[in-house]
Amino acid sequence: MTIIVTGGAGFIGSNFIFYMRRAHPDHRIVCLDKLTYAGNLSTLAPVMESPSFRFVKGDICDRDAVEKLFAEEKPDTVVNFAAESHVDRSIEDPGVFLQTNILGTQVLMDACVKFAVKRFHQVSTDEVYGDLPLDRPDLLFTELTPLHASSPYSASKASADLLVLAYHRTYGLPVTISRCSNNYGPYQFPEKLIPLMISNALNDKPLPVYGKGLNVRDWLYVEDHCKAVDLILQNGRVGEVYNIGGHNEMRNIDIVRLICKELGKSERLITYVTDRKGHDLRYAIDPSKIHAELGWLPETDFEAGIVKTIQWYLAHREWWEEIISGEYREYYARMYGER
Ligand code: NAD
Ligand code: TDX
Repeated sequence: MTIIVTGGAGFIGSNFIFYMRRAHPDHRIVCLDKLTYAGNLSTLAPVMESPSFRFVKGDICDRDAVEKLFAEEKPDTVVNFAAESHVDRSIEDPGVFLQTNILGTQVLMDACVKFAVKRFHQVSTDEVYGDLPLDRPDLLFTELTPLHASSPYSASKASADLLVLAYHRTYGLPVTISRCSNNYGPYQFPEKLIPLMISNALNDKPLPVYGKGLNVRDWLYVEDHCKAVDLILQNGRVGEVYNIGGHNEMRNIDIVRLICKELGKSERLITYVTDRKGHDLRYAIDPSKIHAELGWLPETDFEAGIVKTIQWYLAHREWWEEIISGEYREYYARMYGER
């Protein structure tokens, strides 16, 4: 069994590679990653020398490179994690989001059709559904909720989802799609809420909370997401969409306060800054389909997961300090300097 994992040098893709090597040591895994600012080859150091692992630096939009790789590897399965993934960057500069997230997905699927790949799995997001009101805790996203994206990022992911379903219907490509809620855990790039707050707090820097911090996200420990994708690959029905989430809604401000408490830092570091444009109010996933069909349930509750995550960032300072000392500094100044 050979699996091509795109975007495997990023946060969730790398965790997925580690998970799959534990769960299926007999599988060959080939990681295709462009190594954008968000990709980090050092993350994959523990598997780089393994004979059943191969890393290929390449762009999913590069048709020739993708076809060459498929011809060499003849993959059974392709799991597409590769994407531009940060909402704030998509507001600043949408173009690359449309390029990678939509057209890159098309290039991969064309190769899957050409090489008769047995499964193309698209890693999507709950953001394709838009947002939910704060005062209606009874409302959750199901797989039947209409697509209603808010940001260029989520619009690009929703477009890709439509294209994936169209390739299934038109060309008979065996596809599955998963739409997961917010992930947290090791190796998340420090531009995202949780690692940004942990790294800033450790450096006694201001903790920039957008608006009043009342927006709600539904958090899932990254390994639970990886396990769900694995179950979908094994037993998911072709042509289907599966929502993934663990009923763990939290307000941003409560997460930031919790991080301060865990790190013994003063809440005086919290700074309220100008809100994100078009900021989605609330995400909340109804995971009953994946639970009923595949028996998936999250294993890590938030209290344990956030402590594990904070411990990881404390123990791997060199991993994130190298990132925040490089080109990321310019991004940070641009994004937060005048905010
Ligand atoms: P990330 O930004 O940490 O990693 C993305 C990876 O893709 C990087 O290694 C990057 O180098 C690579 N990449 C980007 N453009 C590429 C291209 N053109 N060709 C090849 N590789 C390219 O992202 P993440 O948080 O790990 O998210 C992975 C996937 O999961 C994305 O598709 C995202 O939409 C989805 N998702 C993320 C979350 C979350 O909370 N982070 C939740 C739900 C879904
Ligand atoms: O500095 C910040 N201050 C702040 O208040 C940052 C970076 C974020 N926030 C808020 C915005 C959101 O309400 O925290 C919340 C979470 O923000 P992000 O970490 O940027 O995640 P989000 O926008 O919710 O999107 C994430 O989950 C869905 C991922 O980045 C997406 O790739 C995924 O699809």
